[in-house]
Amino acid sequence: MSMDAMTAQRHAEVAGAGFAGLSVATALAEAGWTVRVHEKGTELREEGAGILMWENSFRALEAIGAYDAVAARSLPNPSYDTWLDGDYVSRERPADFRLRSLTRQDLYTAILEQAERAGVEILAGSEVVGATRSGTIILGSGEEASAEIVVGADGIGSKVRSSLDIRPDGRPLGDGMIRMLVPRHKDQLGPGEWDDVIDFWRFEPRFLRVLYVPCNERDLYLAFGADRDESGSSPLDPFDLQTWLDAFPVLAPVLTAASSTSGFYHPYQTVVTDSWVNGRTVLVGDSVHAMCPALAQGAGQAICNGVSLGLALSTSTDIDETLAAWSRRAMPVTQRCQVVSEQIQKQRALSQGNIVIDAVSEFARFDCTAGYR
Ligand code: FAD
Ligand code: 5PR
Repeated sequence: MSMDAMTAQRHAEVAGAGFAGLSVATALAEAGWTVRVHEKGTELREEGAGILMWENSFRALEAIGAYDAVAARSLPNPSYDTWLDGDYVSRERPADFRLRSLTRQDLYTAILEQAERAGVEILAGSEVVGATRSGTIILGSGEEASAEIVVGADGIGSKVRSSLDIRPDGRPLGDGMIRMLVPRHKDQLGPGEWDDVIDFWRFEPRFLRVLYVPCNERDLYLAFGADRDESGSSPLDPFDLQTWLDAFPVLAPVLTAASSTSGFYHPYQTVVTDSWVNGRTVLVGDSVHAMCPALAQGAGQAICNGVSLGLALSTSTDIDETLAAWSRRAMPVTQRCQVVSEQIQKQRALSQGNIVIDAVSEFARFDCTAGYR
């Protein structure tokens, strides 16, 4: 029997149409599986602002045929720059790997369109309430469906995870940033490397951070960090334009735009478990490896692990053995990335400059598709 014939009858049920769920679904559908994705939201869309991506994500996106659409909608950032207390610290260039940024919605659309082209069936408004070790998905409607595998890609509050009684070590982390998209206002900014990602830090007289991420010619992703003072007040709650202008005057046009734009606040959280595979149910993405975004690898790891899971299964003759081998390869890299991101976040180490490219390169260079193609 040919590989195509062998995999033709295979079926996967996926919980969650986020980056992880759509990535694994696309890879499986392209390998001839039938795939049904359940999304509890009534619309297929991404919330939030922008995203930085590195080489590891692009290799995964190439493997499912979504890279060209991502490249067309994203900006190649020549370098990652750091400024501290008004002084230039470093301009780090990723010499041998790609760094690009785009809006979350553009990334989502690119992957969603590829999933649809591959024939993935996506049901919006379909909530998953659990799954079993034997590969049955349980829906909020009461329907149950069996599959060769069930994928729990239902994000940080995963119901698939809790239904399997997997209790993650979930660590909330103190910091968090407010994120938004504003117009780039390139013509109003002074001289500068405005296509770079620029990380502006200030510790004197108080901690303030602006992460400047140009996503295309039109959209700029800004993330703002600040601490509350002893009286509990924060220059982000509400947005105090004057504080930000005083701290980062070179950003005046985009800070002014930010003051009339509403942002999203997400606290940082890490989710770690001993195992990602429970019989025929597999967890991937934030449901099992949420991480703090200091290395901008959360979505990257979700996409890489989703794609590599799909690629591994696409040539599998023994699903249980394939799942075990896949998680042995994927888990250590991702879990190390969680540890490194958290350390960097806690120490606010990025403010010192000269460490971003070194710190991320282990993960950015990891080729999740190696050995599967
Ligand atoms: P999610 O994106 O959470 O998707 C889960 C999906 O499942 C959602 O659509 C949800 O509606 C659905 N769902 C949930 N429960 C159910 C259910 N019971 N039934 C059916 N559907 C369900 N990563 C980067 O690589 N670069 C960055 O620059 C970056 N910046 C970030 C900034 C912030 C503020 C945050 C919070 C994260 C950032 N990340 C970044 C991380 C990245 O956003 C996440 O790691 C990534 O979205 C995880 O994808 P996912 O598919 O696993 O989960
Ligand atoms: N730090 C970095 C980063 O890329 C992000 C965040 C913090 C380096 C995500 O874009 O919190 O959003 C963040």
